[in-house]
Amino acid sequence: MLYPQQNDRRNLLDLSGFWDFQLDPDDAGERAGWVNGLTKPRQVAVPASWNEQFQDTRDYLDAAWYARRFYVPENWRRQRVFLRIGSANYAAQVWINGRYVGDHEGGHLPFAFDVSDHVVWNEENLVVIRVEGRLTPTRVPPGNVSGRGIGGLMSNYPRTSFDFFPYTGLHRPVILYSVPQAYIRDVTVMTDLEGHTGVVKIAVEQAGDNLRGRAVLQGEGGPQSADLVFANGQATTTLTVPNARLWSTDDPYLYRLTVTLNDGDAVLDRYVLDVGIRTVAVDGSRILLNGKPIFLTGFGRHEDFPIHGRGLNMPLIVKDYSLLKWIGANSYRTSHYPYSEEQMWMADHLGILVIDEIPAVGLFFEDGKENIQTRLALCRQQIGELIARDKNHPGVIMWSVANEPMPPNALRQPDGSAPPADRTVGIDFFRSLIELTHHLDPTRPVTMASLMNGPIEWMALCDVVCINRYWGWYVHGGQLDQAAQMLGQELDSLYDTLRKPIIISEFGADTLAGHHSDPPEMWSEEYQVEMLRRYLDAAATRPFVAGLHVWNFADFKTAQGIIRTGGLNMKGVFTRDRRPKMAAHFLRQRWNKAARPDTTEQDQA
Ligand code: GCB
Repeated sequence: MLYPQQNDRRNLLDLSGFWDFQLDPDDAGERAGWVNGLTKPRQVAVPASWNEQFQDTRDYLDAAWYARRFYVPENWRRQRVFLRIGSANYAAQVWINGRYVGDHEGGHLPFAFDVSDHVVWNEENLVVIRVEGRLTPTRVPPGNVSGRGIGGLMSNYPRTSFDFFPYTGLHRPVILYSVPQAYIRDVTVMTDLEGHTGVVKIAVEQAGDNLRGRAVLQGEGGPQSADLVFANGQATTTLTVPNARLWSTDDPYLYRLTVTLNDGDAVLDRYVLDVGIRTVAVDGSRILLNGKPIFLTGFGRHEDFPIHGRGLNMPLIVKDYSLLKWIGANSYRTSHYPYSEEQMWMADHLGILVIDEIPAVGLFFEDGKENIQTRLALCRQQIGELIARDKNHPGVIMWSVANEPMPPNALRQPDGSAPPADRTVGIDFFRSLIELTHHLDPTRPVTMASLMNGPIEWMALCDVVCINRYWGWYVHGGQLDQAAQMLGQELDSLYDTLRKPIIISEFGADTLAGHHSDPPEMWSEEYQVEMLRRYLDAAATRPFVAGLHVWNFADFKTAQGIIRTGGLNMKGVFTRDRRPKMAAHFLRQRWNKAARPDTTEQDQA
C-alpha cells in the first residue's frame, strides 16, 4: 500500500474539494440509481467528516453518498489508473461511471482499486462513493452494545463503546493516480545494525514481467546501490552503510532510497522512500532505540478539530507536532485508530516515536463465539492493512492491537476489586492477533493498552505492557495521596509478575481551562498538574517504567453524556484549540531539556 507519488514515471490527481453529497436514511440510493449521479445533492467538503458541516448531520451515521466528476489526463492513457481512498469511516462502496468498483470495511486505513477498465478517455467520468458509519456490536470499533453493563451514568449518545465522537465520512483525500503497466507494487525496508554499519534490507514487489531493477540509497556514507533481479515479481537485496548516521529522536536523519524498474537503460518506474536506519528492541524492562534505553514522554492523542472533525487537517498536524516538540514529548500513541499517513511522515521527519494502534477500542467478549470471531477477523484485517501502510516509517516503533478490551463484568466493579468473571476469555483472541502481528513484522514490539483491573493474562502476551490508569480520577478522585499510593503499589506488583517494560499509556484529569482552586480540586488546572506530578514522580523512582503518555494531548469531542460537559473530554493539557493549560507548562518544565538546562536524563522521568 505505497503512498501515491508524483514523479517522472507516475502521476496523481487529488480529488479533494467540494463533492455532491446526499443523505440516504432509507437505503434507497442504489435502487434510485444514485450510482449514476445524485438526485438532490448539496456540496460537502472532502476530506472532512460530514457531521459538523451541516446542522442536520451531526449525529447522522447512516448511509450517505458522495459524487464527483473528473477527467483522466490524456497522457495517462498507456498507464494503469488507480483510485485510492485514504480513509472512509466506516464502510464504503465505490462506483465509476455507474459500474461497481469495490468496497471496504473499516475507517482510518487506505484502500485502492485498479480502475483502468472503468474510466473513459476524452469524456467526463463520475465517481460515486457510498459511505455508512452505523454503530453495531460486530464492527471494530463496536457500538450500540446492549446488556454489557454500560448504562445509567455511563450511557451516551451516539451509543459508542468508546470515548470519542464517531465522526463519519471521507476523512482523507481521494486520489486518482497512474503507474506504468509494469510497476513497483510494494517496497519493504527493514534496518539493522552491525557495529557501526547500517544494514538496509530491501524487498521489492513488481507487477508485470520479470524485469530488472535498481535500489540506490543516498545519504551520509553513500550512495550505496544494488541491482534487483525479480523472480515471480519479487526481488530482495541488502545494502550496507558503513558508519551509518542513525535515525533517532535527537537526530531524525533520513536516507533517500530510490527504487527503479528498468528495461535495459530505460527507467520504467520509480519510487522514492525516506529510510531511517534504526533498531528497536525490548531488553528486560527497557525499550531500546539503537541499543540505548529510551524513556517515552508524550501523549495519547486524537485526530479531532471543530468542523473538520476527523478530516485531514494539515495545519493542525504542523501545529500539534510543534507543540509536541515545545513540550519535550518524544512520542505518542495513535489512540484509538491509525492516524493519517501525513502524520506518520511528520513523525519520521521530526523524530517522534509512534505507538501505532488499530481501531480495536471497546472490544468485549459477552455476545457469543460467532460475534467474537467476526471482530477478530476485522482486527486481523486492520493490523494487516496498518502494517502494510506504515511498515517503512522509522517513527513507528510499536504496534498496539487494542485499547482497553473489556473482560466480562469489568464495569460492574465500582470499587475496583477484581471481577469474578472468567479471566481466560479473550486469551485466544489476543494470542491470534499478536502472533499475526509478529509474523507480519518481526522487527517491532507489540502491545495493547489495558484497562484498570484488566486481566494480567492479556498483558502477559505483549512485549511491552501498556496500562491506562485513572487513580485520582475515576478511582480515589480528589484523593491524590491515596491515588499515588495505589499507583505505586500496582506498578510494583505488575512488574514483579510480568518483568516487562511498563508504559503508563493513559493518565489524566478532566480540566476546565481557567478554573482554579487551591487546595487543588477536581476539574481545576491545579488538580491536573498535581495529578500528573504524582504519576511522573512514581515513574521516576521505578526504572522499569519505560514511558509516560498523558491522556490527552488536547481536549476532544466525544458523545453526549452527563460526564462529558459540552460533549468534550477535557483531559487535554491543551484546549481543543491548542491553548496551553497550566499542565502544559508543568510538563515542559519536566520534559523539555531546553526549558530546564540543569535537568538530567533521570529527572526527565
Ligand atoms: C480511557 C480510554 C479513553 C478515554 C479515557 C477517559 O481509559 O482509553 O479513550 O477517553 O479513558 O478520559 O475516560
